[in-house]
Amino acid sequence: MDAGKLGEIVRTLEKAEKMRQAIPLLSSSHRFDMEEAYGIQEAWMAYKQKAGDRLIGYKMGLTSPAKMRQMNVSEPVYGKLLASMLAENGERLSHASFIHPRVEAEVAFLLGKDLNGEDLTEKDVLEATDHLVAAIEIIDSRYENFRFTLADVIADNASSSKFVLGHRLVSTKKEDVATFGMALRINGELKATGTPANVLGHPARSVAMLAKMLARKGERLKAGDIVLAGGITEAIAVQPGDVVQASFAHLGGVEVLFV
Ligand code: OOG
Ligand code: MG
Repeated sequence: MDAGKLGEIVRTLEKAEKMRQAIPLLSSSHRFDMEEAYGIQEAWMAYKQKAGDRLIGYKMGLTSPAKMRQMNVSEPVYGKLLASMLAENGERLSHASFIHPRVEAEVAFLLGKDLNGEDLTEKDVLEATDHLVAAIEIIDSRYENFRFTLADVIADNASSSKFVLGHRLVSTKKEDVATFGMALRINGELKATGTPANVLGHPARSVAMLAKMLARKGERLKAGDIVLAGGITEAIAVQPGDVVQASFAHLGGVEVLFV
């Protein structure tokens, strides 16, 4: 893809986000494969970093059967997490600052060691992880009707918008995080339940897959990185006034409000 076209696409995505105005699929006007889609994602995130933002980790997406069904895609994707995306636990977010936000309950891995390789195991991931934390991701596709192809969603940084981490840092050593029950409530009403096992059988497997995808590009996960392993259940659309709470066995709760 030539630099002129890449720049045009980056400006289109940036404008959609800034103006809170959904756009038609990029694939309806440009031709690009999955690898080029990651190139678009990289160029967009590089643009933001040049403007002062900072890479603080990665997210995996479309890692649970519920999410794959909901979005009608069959392969996990990753996106980049920037400092500007991290909101405070309990923060009030303006609903009007999003296009059509949806929330997902996830497990976040806080890495204590670099993680690099094409064939890492769950055990390798857990050994490199300092802490596990409850998380809510707020996704906000830049595409009309929150619908996309795999290449389109990759280019759109996997719909990343904001994320929130709980206060409780849990060490990985004793209990198996895959079995920690999770309840997602909106305004006190139970909306979804599940366990992190919904994420590729074990969320550490999702992190291992991410390390592999990055290794193929000559990138690596680093000590200090935050990794969101992927939504445990389908994502739920939120409205102004909504209080969103995810509570996990052992990991505790995390909350965000929309005003
Ligand atoms: C893509 C991002 C999916 C997850 O946790 O599965 C994601 C989307 O569904 O818009 O973040
Ligand atoms: Mg997610």
